[in-house]
Amino acid sequence: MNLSPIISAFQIKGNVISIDTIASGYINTTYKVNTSETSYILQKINHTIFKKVDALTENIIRITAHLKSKVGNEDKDNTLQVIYTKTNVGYHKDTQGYFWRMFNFIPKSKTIEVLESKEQAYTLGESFSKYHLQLLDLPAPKLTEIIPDFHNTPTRIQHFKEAIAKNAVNRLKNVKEEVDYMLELSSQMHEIVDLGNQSKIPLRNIHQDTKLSNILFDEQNNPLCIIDLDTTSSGYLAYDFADAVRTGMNTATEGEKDISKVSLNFSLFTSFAKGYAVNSKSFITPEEVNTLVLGVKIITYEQAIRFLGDYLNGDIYYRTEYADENLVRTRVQIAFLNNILDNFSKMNTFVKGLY
Ligand code: GN1
Ligand code: MG
Repeated sequence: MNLSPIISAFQIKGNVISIDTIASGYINTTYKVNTSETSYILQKINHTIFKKVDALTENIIRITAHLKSKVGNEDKDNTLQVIYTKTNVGYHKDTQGYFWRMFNFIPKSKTIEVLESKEQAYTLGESFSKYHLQLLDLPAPKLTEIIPDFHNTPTRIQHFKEAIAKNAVNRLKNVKEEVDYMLELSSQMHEIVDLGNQSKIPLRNIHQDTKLSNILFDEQNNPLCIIDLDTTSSGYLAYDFADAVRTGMNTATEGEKDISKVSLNFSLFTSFAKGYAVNSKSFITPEEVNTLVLGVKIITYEQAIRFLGDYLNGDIYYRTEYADENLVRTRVQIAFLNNILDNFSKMNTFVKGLY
């Protein structure tokens, strides 16, 4: 695809020299644009999923500006900034109706596929709790919820049941065992949303997609910047703590075909939790502390039924490269969930001891 007309809609510095495709992310399409002066991230927004592009853009402009206001001049280059179009708006709609946006590229940044050290895990925890801390005083109004009920696990269970009932592409016969197991566990997975509905835990500005690949590290593996802010809005803290554990403390990646490689790295988990406690201690409530490890169980389950539901629906949501990829992803989540269930009380005791 010729990206020149799209790139030239934005206020960029220098002439375009090269464009790289960035493969990570299952929803939007991402490119790195290198110019004679600097680099940018260009993204085609998947607007069948992110339908409210105006509100989405507004959210991200507000969040990035707020986070930038919190750092000193020396760190401004390491904060995410929206690059405006030449008509001074935060996205560009092309002639075919697709939506595009641009960010600064964070210099010398990389993502990590599998965490390698306790230090990395600790700083990961510190970074996500700092994100929560910094968004506590985001000026009103409330951020718009772009995908309603994003981490409403009971609603996710409902959608999963609909996918089973529909059996749209006749794949149910391949996954009877997984489906039965997920249905059997479903009654345990309402707890956090129930506590929220009873006003026992607060809604906060959370990221909602704290997977390991959504944080950029520098060459020495220090975290630089949290990215992929599309889903940041009101939610329960535990879901963010938990999604980082789900993705960062698994010894395998989400797409691993060899299930025997999946396990919880308990030692990384303890480092992550210690790091998370650093910035969260000042605001987290005792009831929220009690939900953190519960969240790990629930979000791993939720992700399993989201992948499995998409498999049953015929791979219409997540980007896939081959036929059974969503099933492979599901099995990784189920194996990880079993690890969490086995380690649950040990994890809980550890986390509660930190606060
Ligand atoms: C999607 O776009 P990406 O890859 O960051 C998904 C997350 C899932 C994740 C699983 C908007 O995130 O909720 O946890 O895949 N994002 C959306 O890897 O659905
Ligand atoms: Mg995302």
